[in-house]
Amino acid sequence: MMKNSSKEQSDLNKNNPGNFNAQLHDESYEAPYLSRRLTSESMIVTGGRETESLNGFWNFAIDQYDTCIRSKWYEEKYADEEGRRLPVDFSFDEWDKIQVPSCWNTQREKFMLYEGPAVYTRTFLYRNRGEKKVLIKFGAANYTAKIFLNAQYMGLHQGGSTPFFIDATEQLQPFNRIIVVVDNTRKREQVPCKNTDWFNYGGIYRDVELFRLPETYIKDAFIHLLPGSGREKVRVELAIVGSAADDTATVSIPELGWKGEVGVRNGRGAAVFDLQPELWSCDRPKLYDVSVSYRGDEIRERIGFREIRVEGTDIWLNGERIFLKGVSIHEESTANGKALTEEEIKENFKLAKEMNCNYVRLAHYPHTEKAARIADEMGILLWEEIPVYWGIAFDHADTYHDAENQLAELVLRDRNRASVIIWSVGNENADTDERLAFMSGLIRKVKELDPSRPVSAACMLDYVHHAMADRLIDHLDVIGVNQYYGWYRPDFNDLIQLFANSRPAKPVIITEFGADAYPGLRGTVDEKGTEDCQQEIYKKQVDALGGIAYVKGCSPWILYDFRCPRRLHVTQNYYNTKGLLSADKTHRKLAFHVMQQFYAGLNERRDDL
Ligand code: GCB
Repeated sequence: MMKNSSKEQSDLNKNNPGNFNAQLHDESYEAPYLSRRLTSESMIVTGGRETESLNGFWNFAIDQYDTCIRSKWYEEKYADEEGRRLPVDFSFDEWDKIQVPSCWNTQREKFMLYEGPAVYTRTFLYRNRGEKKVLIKFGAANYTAKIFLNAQYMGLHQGGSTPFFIDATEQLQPFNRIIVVVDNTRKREQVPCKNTDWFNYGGIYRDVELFRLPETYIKDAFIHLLPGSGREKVRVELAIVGSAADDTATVSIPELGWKGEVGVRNGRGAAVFDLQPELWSCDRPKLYDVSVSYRGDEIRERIGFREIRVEGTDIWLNGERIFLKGVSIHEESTANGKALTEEEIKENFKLAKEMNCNYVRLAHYPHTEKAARIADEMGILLWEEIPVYWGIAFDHADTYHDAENQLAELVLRDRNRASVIIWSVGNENADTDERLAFMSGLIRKVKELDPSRPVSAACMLDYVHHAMADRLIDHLDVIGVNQYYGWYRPDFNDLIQLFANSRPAKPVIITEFGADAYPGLRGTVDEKGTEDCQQEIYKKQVDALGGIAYVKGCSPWILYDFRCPRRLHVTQNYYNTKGLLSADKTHRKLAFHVMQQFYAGLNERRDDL
C-alpha cells in the first residue's frame, strides 16, 4: 500500500517537474519519518543525575491536517535562495502557550475532545560545560511524537506511556528551537488499538529534562536481591557506553558501610555480593541509597531489597505467603487528566491504604515512573501493565514490535523498584493462535530483561463452561482473571461454578470484578446503577473469592470513577462509574466499606484455607 503511494508520488513529480507545491499532493509524506525510531535502546538510567528541566510554557497549536510535517514547518524557511521573504502558515512564538507537562484536553475547553496531531515548540539556551553527550528525555507523549531540534529530525517515538530520549549532542547550539509533533489519533494497529474503555488524552504529559553526560557513561544499572539466594545476596548488572568500556565500576551503600567492585568488559558487567540488607516490606518499606560510579560518571538509586516468588498456588514475599489486597487504578484525575501530580498519586495510595490494601493494579498502561517511586516509599505492592488491551492487531509484525518496545521501556524504567512485583503483558484479549504467539514473545522478552519477577496477564474466561480455559495461562506465572459475575453476567451461581470447575496449579488474582454505581444514587439491590446494587455484588464477590484457596489476591475495578467516551447512560454521563469513590474522590460509595472490611478481616497468609 505504502509502496504504491510512494511510487505514485515519484511518478507525479517525474511527470510534473514544475509542480509548484508537490507536498500538497503527497499522501505518503509520513514515510520518511517512520524509519528513524526512538526505542528502548535510547534509554539511560537517570537516578540521581543532575537534570535541567525543559518543562514550562511551550507554544502550542492544534494541527489537524498535520501540516507541520507535510509542509516541513520545522525547517523554518522564511526566505527563498535569493533572500526573498516567503509566506508561512505558522508563527511558533506567537502561538498560544500551554503547560508542559499536561494533557492538552485539560488546558482549554476547546481542546477537550481533540484527537489528532498538535505541535509543541519552545526555545532554550545551552552552553557546554565540558560534557560530551547531551540527552533530552520525554517522560511520555501520547501516542506518537516526532521530534525536531534546530530543524533536524531527531526521530519518532511510538507508545503513549513510556519514556524516550533523543541524543541532542550534535544539534545543540547556544540558542535552540525544539519542535514536537504529538499525535494521539487512535489506530487499529497501535497499542492500545482504536477501542478502549478509557479516555484518550493527548500531549506531552510527563517531564521533559536535559541530561549532560561524560563521553563514557553508565547506561543502565539493575540492582536487586538475587532470587533464590536466601535473601542475602545482591546482584548488580551494568551497561556502560563510551570508548572506555573496559574498567571497574564501584557500587556503594553508605548506610551499610559497604563498597564493592564490578568488572566491566565490552560495556557489560555483573557481580553478586554477600550482603544482608534489611528487607523492604509493606510494613517497613526500607530503602537504601545505592550509588554506582564508573570513571567520571555516577548514578544514585533508592533501592528496596525484597524477594517475590511464586510456588505452587502461593505468592511469597520475603519468604512469607501473601494475599494481595488490592484495587485497580487508572492514571487520571478530573483536574489533570493523565498528568497526575505527586500529591494526587499519594492521595490515591493513601485511599487504597485506608481501604486496607497492600497492593495496587496500575491499569491498563504504564503509569508515571513517579508512581512506583512513591509506592516504594509508602510500602505498596504494584502490578504494572502495558496496553495490550482488547482487540490488538495480533497478526501485525509492527504492532508486535511496538508492544515489545513499550514493554522494554517499562521494564528498563522500573525494574529497580521494590514495589513492582508483577509485570502484566495484557488485558482481556481473545484466545487466538496469533495472540498466543504475540503474548509468548512478550513473555520471553520480559523474562530476558527481568528474571526476578512473576509475569501475568488479565485473562478472559470461558463463559459457556465457566472455566479458566485461556491457553495463555500455561505461559504465565500468576493467572489474572477478570470476571463480572453479578454485573455483565447476572447469574452469580456461575461464579461459584467457575471456582468449582477450576483446579489451577498457579496462584490466581481476580484482577477485576465490579459494578457501576452513580455516586449517591440509592435504591434496591436489583436496581442497576445504585450504590446498593454495587454493594450487594461486592458482598457476594468477596464471599465467593475469599473462600477459594488458590485465589491469592484481587484488585476490584476500580478505586474511583474515570472518564470514558463509551459510557453514555444518563447515570454515567461519559464516566465509567464502577469506582468505589466518585471521580473527584470526595464521595465513598457503600462498596468501599465492603472491601475495607473484607481486607481488615483477612488473614494475610491465608492459613485458614
Ligand atoms: C473490563 C476492562 C476494563 C473496563 C471494565 C468495565 O473488563 O478490563 O478496562 O473498564 O471491564 O468497566 O467494563
